Amino acid sequence: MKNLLTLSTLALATSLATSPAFAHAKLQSSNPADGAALATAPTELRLKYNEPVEIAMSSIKLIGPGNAAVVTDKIAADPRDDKALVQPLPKLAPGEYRVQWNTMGRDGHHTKGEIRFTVK
Ligand SMILES: [Cu+2]
Repeated sequence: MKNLLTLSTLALATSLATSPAFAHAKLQSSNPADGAALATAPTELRLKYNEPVEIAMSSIKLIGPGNAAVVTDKIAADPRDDKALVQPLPKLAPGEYRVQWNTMGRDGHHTKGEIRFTVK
């Protein structure tokens, strides 16, 4: 009987861990959008997730033309939206940019991904 109870507790824990309520932070949209070709260089990048994010535990790496890393300021919170983070951008020269984000959701899990945009 004790073994059976342990087994069902384990099964419950497993199903809780994989239920949508415990999902990680997923990128829902960005500005600039992934794949955007911009006539004017953006002054900031905004990433919007499906759940609140921990700014202090999140990071963004920006890679510009010629695979050169672009030095950026620290990312910031959006005071009106705890599911978003904002990356102020320096003056960007024309070319292709890759944004590699690594974001921690409030559940403590990190997710990462990449978006690209072009400045014409
Ligand atoms: Cu998670």
